[in-house]
Amino acid sequence: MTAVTIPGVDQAPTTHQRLLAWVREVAELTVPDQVVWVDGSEEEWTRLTDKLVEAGTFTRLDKKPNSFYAASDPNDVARVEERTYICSQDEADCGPTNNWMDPAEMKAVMTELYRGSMRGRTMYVIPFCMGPLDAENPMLGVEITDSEYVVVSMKIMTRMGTKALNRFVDADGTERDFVPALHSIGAPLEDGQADVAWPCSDTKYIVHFPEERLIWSFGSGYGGNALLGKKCYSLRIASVMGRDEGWLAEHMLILKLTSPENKVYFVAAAFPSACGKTNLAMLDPTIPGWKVETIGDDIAWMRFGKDGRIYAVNPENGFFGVAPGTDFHTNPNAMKTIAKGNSLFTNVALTDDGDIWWEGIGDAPEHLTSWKKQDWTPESTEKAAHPNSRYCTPIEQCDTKAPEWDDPNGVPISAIFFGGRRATTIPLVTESRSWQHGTFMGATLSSETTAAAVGQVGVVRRDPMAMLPFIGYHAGDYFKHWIETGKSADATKLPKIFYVNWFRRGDEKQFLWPGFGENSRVLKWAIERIEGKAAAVETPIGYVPTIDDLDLEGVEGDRADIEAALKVDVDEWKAELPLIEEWFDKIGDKLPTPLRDEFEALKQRLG
Ligand code: SAT
Ligand code: MN
Repeated sequence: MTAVTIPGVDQAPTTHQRLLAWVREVAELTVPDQVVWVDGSEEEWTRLTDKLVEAGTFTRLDKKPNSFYAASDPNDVARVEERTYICSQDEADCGPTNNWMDPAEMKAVMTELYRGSMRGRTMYVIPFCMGPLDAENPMLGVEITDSEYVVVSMKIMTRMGTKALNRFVDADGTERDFVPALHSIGAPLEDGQADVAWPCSDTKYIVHFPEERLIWSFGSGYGGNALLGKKCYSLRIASVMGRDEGWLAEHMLILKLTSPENKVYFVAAAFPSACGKTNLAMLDPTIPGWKVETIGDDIAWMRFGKDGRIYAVNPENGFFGVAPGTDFHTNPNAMKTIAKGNSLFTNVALTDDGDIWWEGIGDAPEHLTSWKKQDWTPESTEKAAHPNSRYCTPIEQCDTKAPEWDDPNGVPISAIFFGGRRATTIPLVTESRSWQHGTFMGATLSSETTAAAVGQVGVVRRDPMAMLPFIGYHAGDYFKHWIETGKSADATKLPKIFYVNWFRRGDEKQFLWPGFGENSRVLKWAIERIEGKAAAVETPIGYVPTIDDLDLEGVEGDRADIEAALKVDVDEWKAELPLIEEWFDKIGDKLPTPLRDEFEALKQRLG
C-alpha cells in the first residue's frame, strides 16, 4: 500500500517514533490538507489569531491588548456529560457514574467518524506538558486537532509547543511516554464549501480509554470537550494514573495563605464547576494582615513528598474561568489579569467599542452584541452572555500568582476544603473528625447543577469530591483510593478536611453569608483549628464554629444571617440521610465499608 502524502506530516521536529507513527496514522485516517507541528511561538499565535479573525471565529478586542471574542455555535456551549465515556476494558472498572462502551466497539464507531473528518482543514499537532516542564517526570501529552481555536486556547492553558516537545526524547535517546489526545470538530470541508464561524458536529463523543491512557474527542470545539489537557487528561486519565501509582488527581484550586505572623499555609479546595473555585483561588482577604496568593483554580495533582506530607501541583498554565458574575467586587484579581490582555473570551457579549461585557460586570451599555451574535439592549429578555461563558487567560500575568505556582515539587497542603452550592442544610463550614470522616464528607458532597454542563440547572445532585463528571474509573474504587491514601500516611501529616457552603439561603432566599473576600474568615478559622487556636462545637456532622469563634470584625453581613449560615439543623440533616443512602446504594458493592460505617455513625449521632 502506498502511503498518502500529506504536506507537513514528515516535517516532524522530533525523532520520537511512537509520536511520529501516531501522527501519520491519524493523518491518513482524517485526511487533512496539511499537517502543522505547533511550536508555541508568538509568530504562530499571531498567524492563527489572524486566521481566526479572518474566518469570523474571533473578533479582535479594541479595548484589550491581544485579546479576542468568540461566539460558539449555540449548541456547543458546555461539557456534554451524556456524551462522555470511560471505555475501560471491563465495564466494572467504569462504574455507575460514567457512561461505558466496549473499547473496541467505541473505536470502530469513532474511527468511521474520524475517517476524512479533517478534509479541507489543517491538522495541528500540539505537544504539551501538564505541570512544570522541569519536573523529573514531565507529564506529557500530544493533542491532534483540526481547530485553530483549540491551538490558541491550549497555548494559554498548557505549556506547549517546542518547549514541551524538547522533553519527549531524553539526551540519551530514551523516548518518554505521552498521552495521545485526538480531537476533531467533525466538520470536513468539501472543495469550495464555505466554512462557518464555529464549525462543529451534532454528533459528539468525549471518550477515554483508561488502560491505554488515550483520549478521543469528536464534534465539539468547547473548552472541556476540546482542550484535552484539561478535564480529559488532568482529571479523567490522571485519576486512573493516580489510582495505579498512589496519588490523587482532583478538581481542586490551590492557594497560598500567609498569616500576619508570616506563617505560610497551602490549601486545596474542591467545588463543582461554576461554584467559585476561581474566585476563592484569587481571593482578596477582607481580614487585615492575611494574604492569599494563587497557585491554581481548577485542578490539583497531589502526591506524597519524602517528608510524608501531601504536595500539590497545578497541571495547568492558565485560567478558564466562568465570566458572568466576575467583577471588581467578586474577583478583582481576575479582572486585573484579563485587563492585561492576551486573553480569549468565549460566549460573552461584545460592546460596540470592542470590549467584552457580561451579566454582573456592571451597568449594561445601551447596545451590545449578544453571545448569540444578536443585537441586545437592556430591554432584551435574554441574557447577553451565556451563563457558562468563559475567559481564558495566562496564570503568568496574574498579579496574585504565588512564586511556587511553577514549582515541580508542588506545595505542602495543610487543609482540604470540599464544598457545593446548597440553599439548605449544609453549614458555612464544618471540620471533619478524621481523614476517613472527611472522605465521607467528600464522597457525599452535593451541589445544585450549574450551566457548566449541558442539562437542567439548579437540581441537587451528589457530586463526590466535585469529581462526578471527572472520575476516570469506578466511583467506589475512587473512594477506596481516598481511604487508602489516608491509611498509608502518618495521620499527623495529613491535611485536615473541611466542608464549606457559601450558598446557604435564608427565608427571603437571600444568601446568608456575604462570600467572596469575606471567605477569608473561614480560611482563617480553619488554619487556627489546625494550629489548635480556634474553638468549635462538636455536632453530629462534625466540628462547627459558633458565631463567636469566627473573626467577624468589620464583616459585611447580618449577624442573624451568619448565625443561620452556621446552624446545624438536625431535621434538615435527617432529610438528607435517605438521599445519601440512595447515593451509596447506587455505588453498590464497591462502596468501601468505612464509608458505610461513617454513614451509620452519622445516623446514630443524629438520633
Ligand atoms: O469546560 S470546562 O470543563 O473546562 C470547565 C468546567 O466545567 O469546569
Ligand atoms: Mn472545573
